[in-house]
Amino acid sequence: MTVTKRLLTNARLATLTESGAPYGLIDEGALVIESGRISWIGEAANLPSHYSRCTPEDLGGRLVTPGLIDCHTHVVFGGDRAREFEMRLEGATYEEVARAGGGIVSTVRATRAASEDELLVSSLTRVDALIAEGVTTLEIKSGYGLDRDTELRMLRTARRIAKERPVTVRTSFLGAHAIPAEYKDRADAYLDEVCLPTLKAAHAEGLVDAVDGFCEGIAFSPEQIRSVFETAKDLGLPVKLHAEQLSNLGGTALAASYGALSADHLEYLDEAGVTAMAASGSVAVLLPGAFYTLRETRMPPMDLLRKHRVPIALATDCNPGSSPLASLLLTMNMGCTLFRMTPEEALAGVTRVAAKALGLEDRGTLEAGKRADLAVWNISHPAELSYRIGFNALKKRIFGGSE
Ligand code: DI6
Ligand code: FE
Repeated sequence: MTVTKRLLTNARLATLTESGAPYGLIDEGALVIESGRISWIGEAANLPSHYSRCTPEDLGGRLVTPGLIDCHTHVVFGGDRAREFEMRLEGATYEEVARAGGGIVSTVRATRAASEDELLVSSLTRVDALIAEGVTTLEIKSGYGLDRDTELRMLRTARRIAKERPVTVRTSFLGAHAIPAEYKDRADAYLDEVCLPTLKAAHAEGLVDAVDGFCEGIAFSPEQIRSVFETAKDLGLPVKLHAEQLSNLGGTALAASYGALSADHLEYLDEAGVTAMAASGSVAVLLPGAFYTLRETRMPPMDLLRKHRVPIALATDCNPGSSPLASLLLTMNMGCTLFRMTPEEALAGVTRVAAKALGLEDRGTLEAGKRADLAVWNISHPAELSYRIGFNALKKRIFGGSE
């Protein structure tokens, strides 16, 4: 349904704006949408009289939030890693599986073997699960190709998803995700011969919105990541980084020195890294699905992140290995239960702060001028979104003013 002007009434609006009430709540609210954007929002009693000519859509007192934003996913990939799940339950660690030729590299084999159409079909099953829970924007990374053709194919698939479904997709080039088998022990040569030229080619094709990397003992060192970030800088692309997930290599501080949009995972982050993020304005993207799946016991430094006022986002990290999770609502529950986030922090983390992690200023809150990406829920209190497990209360989703 495409209607140019809509008036939604009898709504409980969780605006997620930073001033005022918890969750930015407005009771007995009304919201006007014009040309895909919110043109007026507030208490229904204050609705300017010229809007009363619109036919109101009565939401029956339901809760309305900004459309949810999953700011870190790897939804495009081939194959699955169910066997690896078994191996880890038999006692192997994530790093041992990776060193034994499993892990990311096994998904690389399956992704290289998949056509663009096959990647599209399998990715859409995961994207549809996210959409069914109110997601209107998601980030998608490459990084399971690790050769030119497959990296480009993954990014083209990500762009096609945005044509196939009413969602906004932001892409991140993650060529520095793992060292492919053919470059074993030659990471620098992989970066010079494959990763950096592919980044330039992908950028030339308009396929890249940001550049990401995996800074870890089993992946790339801070110095190697620096070469990727230098290329990103030359191309005018923002950066982000998988950092401090399994150990502390100082990747976060490096990312912050490049003004990173975000640093992601962060279980092993120390205070120096936190203050670097605070200075650069980078978002901490926490990924409790990976923490849970890997049975990690070290928590991200929640108190330090709060103390230094680093904005905290939450995302699924949907991927076949460390986080086979396609539910942003469960992610919110995990953020609260595993990381002791408040339900308000969790909701901000998948709306306002997630938008910031993607560099998107036109969404993430309900305010006049923002995109009309909304989720309407069959609940009245926003804490219910984080509190329930395996319960999807979505009534409907409005994307750019349409449903
Ligand atoms: N960290 C992660 O959690 C994912 N990638 C990364 O750099 C895991 C990817 C995988 O195991 O396939
Ligand atoms: Fe990831």
